[in-house]
Amino acid sequence: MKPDLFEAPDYYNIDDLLTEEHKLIRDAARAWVKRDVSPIIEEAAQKAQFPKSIIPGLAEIGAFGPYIPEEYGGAGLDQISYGLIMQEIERGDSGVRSTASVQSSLVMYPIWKYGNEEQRKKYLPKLATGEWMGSFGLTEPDHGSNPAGMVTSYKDKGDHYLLNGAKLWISNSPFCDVAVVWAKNEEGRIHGLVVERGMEGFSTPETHNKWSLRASATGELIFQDVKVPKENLLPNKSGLGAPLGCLDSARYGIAWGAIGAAMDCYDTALRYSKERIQFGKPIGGFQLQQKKLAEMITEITKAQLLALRLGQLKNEDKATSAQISMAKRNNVDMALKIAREARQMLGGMGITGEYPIMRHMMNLESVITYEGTHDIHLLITGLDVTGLNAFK
Ligand code: TGC
Ligand code: FAD
Repeated sequence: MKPDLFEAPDYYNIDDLLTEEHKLIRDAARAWVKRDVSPIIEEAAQKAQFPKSIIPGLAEIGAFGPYIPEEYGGAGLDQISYGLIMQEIERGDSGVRSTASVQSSLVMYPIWKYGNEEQRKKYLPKLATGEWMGSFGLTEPDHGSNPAGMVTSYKDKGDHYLLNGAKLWISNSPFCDVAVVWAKNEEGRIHGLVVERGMEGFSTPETHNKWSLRASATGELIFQDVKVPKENLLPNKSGLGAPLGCLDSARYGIAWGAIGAAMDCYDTALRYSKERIQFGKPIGGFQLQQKKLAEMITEITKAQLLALRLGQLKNEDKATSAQISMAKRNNVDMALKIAREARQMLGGMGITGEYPIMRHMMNLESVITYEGTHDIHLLITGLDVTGLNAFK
């Protein structure tokens, strides 16, 4: 892959709206991605290997639990800092951001919010340093967009719970030390349980042959009569709203992350358009190519403003789930469209691993599907504005 010459676009001087702390945190993450992610990520993706060597670096830039209080090992940052870190990581690769999203919003968040003090103290500090890695099991083979239908369940056996079922499409599963798993009790109520690697009957086979998120490990979580200690049940929230609450946090991070992928595609295409000569002049001098670049920077700028405003609302604890859905849907769609256009601007070179665009494009096909598909988020907005449920 060519050297990483990334320069972040800021067409509307959005930096002026950030604090000095935001910029320091963002710049540290940006520098780390340039130094430690860019040189290795193409090979990791080509080989379909999660680069475990970057785990300590992710912890150092605060990517594991950015907004979790410091007393539990988190970075104690605000929501805009969290967003900026996700943006910078996904500028490197969506799969690396996935690993951080899952660890922070889908594993640390539920333990912090729905767990008791013993659980927080046991798990959060080790998750914050990356000593333990986590996964989040909601999706099942027959229940993706409709998690309420899940069949994974547990029975009360007196001194422990007996867990049975299977989860599919689980990021980090092949190497996770702990999994936050959503399962129904005998009354059909959904609860979260922390399942630990090594528990008998618990296995995590990897899903192979992905054309997307190849630098992220994806797999299953299989439970065959797993004895889960009673103290591993998250006691403070139950029902579908519990996992969906975690998704709100992760979807918010994705709304920022997608901007990073889009910025990298735009920046690469812009530079290429000034260097690549055809018909005696740089291709950036042709109107058709300028149309693409002008539309890209316009959409990136709109997405930046949407994410920043959402971050302000999150900081004030005022962001609604529907507002988060709108930002996730818009910004991922924006990034995927930019990746497709940018790839075309590089002609044949666009399909190679010399440039990051094709990798971003393929990754974004997963990002537009997970954490609620593009269609599901549209229906959430539809329900919010009409009050009429079109899911069922
Ligand atoms: P519905 O009846 O609407 O709601 C059930 C209960 O949940 C509450 N609720 C929410 N709470 C918090 N945040 C949200 N976003 C919420 N949305 C709904 C709701 O108030 C209700 O509470 P209560 O107390 O009344 O019971 O539920 P439904 O069954 O009709 O489903 C609604 C729907 C379709 C929107 C929901 O199921 C959905 O979002 N489906 C998409 C599934 C999804 O996003 N899966 C993601 C799996 S994890 C993942 O993809 C990780 S990828 C990670 C990576 O690698 O980065
Ligand atoms: P389906 O729900 O079967 O949907 C298929 C199509 O039908 C979609 O286009 C959808 O929009 C449409 N559709 C569904 N319902 C409706 C409706 N009511 N109206 C209109 N259209 C509808 N899950 C986890 O729990 N943890 C993870 O860590 C995780 N990581 C993932 C990593 C990757 C790489 C991928 C690809 C997925 C991951 N997922 C994870 C699962 C992801 O959240 C699901 O794939 C997603 O929610 C969609 O579910 P599905 O694939 O079963 O599609």
